[in-house]
Amino acid sequence: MNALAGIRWGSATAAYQIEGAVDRGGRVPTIWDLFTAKPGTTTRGDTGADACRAYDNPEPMLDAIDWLGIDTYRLSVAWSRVISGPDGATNPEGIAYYRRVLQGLHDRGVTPAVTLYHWDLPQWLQERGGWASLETAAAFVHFAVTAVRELGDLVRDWITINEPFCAAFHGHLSGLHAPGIRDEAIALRAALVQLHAHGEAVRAIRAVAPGARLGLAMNLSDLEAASDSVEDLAALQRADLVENRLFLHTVLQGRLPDDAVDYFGADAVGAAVEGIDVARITERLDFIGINYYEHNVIRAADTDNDLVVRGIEKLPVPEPRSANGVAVRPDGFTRVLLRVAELAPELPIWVTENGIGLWDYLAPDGRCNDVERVTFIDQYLDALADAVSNGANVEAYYFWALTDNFEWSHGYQLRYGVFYTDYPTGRFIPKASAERFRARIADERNGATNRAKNTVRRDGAAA
Ligand code: IFM
Repeated sequence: MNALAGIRWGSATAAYQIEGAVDRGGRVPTIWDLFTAKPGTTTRGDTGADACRAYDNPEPMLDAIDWLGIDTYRLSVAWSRVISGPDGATNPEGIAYYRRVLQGLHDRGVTPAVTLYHWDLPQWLQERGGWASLETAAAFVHFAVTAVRELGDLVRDWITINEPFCAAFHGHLSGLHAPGIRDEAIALRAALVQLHAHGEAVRAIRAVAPGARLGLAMNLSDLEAASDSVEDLAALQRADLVENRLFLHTVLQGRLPDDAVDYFGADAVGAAVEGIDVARITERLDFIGINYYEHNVIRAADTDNDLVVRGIEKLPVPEPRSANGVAVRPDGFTRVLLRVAELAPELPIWVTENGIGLWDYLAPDGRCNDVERVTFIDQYLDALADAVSNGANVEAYYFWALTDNFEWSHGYQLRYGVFYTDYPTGRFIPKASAERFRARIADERNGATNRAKNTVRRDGAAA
């Protein structure tokens, strides 16, 4: 039996990364609009003002989805397009746009999965405290219920929050993401308020849409210690606490990991959970979304080398690695999936993201021969099959991303799509990886996987 025969195949994007039209259709400003307007926050000063122009014309992207032959497409709805402002009013233009996209998916036989929060917080909420404030959690529940009421006839699968780790610790500690705050206590509070918002939203959505399938998407890292020394093993635990367990264990077990107080301090933890019943974060889920990118080797360090975790250093990543230095470690993907399966054996896993950032370009023949991504797809789908064969209950796999798009602080140069976005013309050109992903999922459906490794170099010559 082919391990991947039952998987639902998909690809993913998010609103701010593809839509553009930030000042049209009744959309209100978000923290990313303000952040990217500040000099030095993104490569070359890129912003999401235009992105892939999906708001003005969603059809080319829908056609790309159709071409790829996927079962399901993960998109996010922008809070700032759905809710007009502090009075909580619904914006009909925003709803009409998402209904058009969702209907376009259904017309092509593709099932949508919709993320409610993919980092684009309305600025008016930031001005009232952002994710450090429980008011944001209450507003999120209102937005979530509004989106489900308005779109629920077209959407069954909802992801409450994408990568709360990044929104908390890159938004509020490393400062690499909007709103660009650098304060550990605020970052911890932002993590807990997001998890609280997730739990409250799950309960509120179930009340209005009992048939909805609900989960959240966490990015988890595969971490190993540089040595067996007591110091390196302790450093590994610190990194694992902040990057993984703070989210994974709190959501699944309804209590903070035991070492959270040791690491963050009792005062910071007390302030972070103020007004929050941590036990209620654990609410029945229909799936857990896992975004897998990172494998790191952790060493103890006296100075704070890492922008997020104190007293650790991440060792330089050997080849093969992505253009932005992320290790290509499919074995780490298998380990992360099996770790989640061990913690929550009954809970279906959806791989809500997996992908690689490269400096892709079009060759003179107009094609993008992204051989590293082709190899990545083969290796990571083999790793997925290993996890499934060893007991991970994986139901869906979404490749990040469908098209190149606005890659946050990296702007547009770092590309993740299986379609090359030609920004000047708005065309989406299938890369070699799109052809490989399409062929591979067709093979997997037919139970006839061709695990042949890629043997073509980026210049097109045989290796
Ligand atoms: O582009 C991002 C996405 O928005 C969240 N997960 C990681 C991707 C690649 O960095």
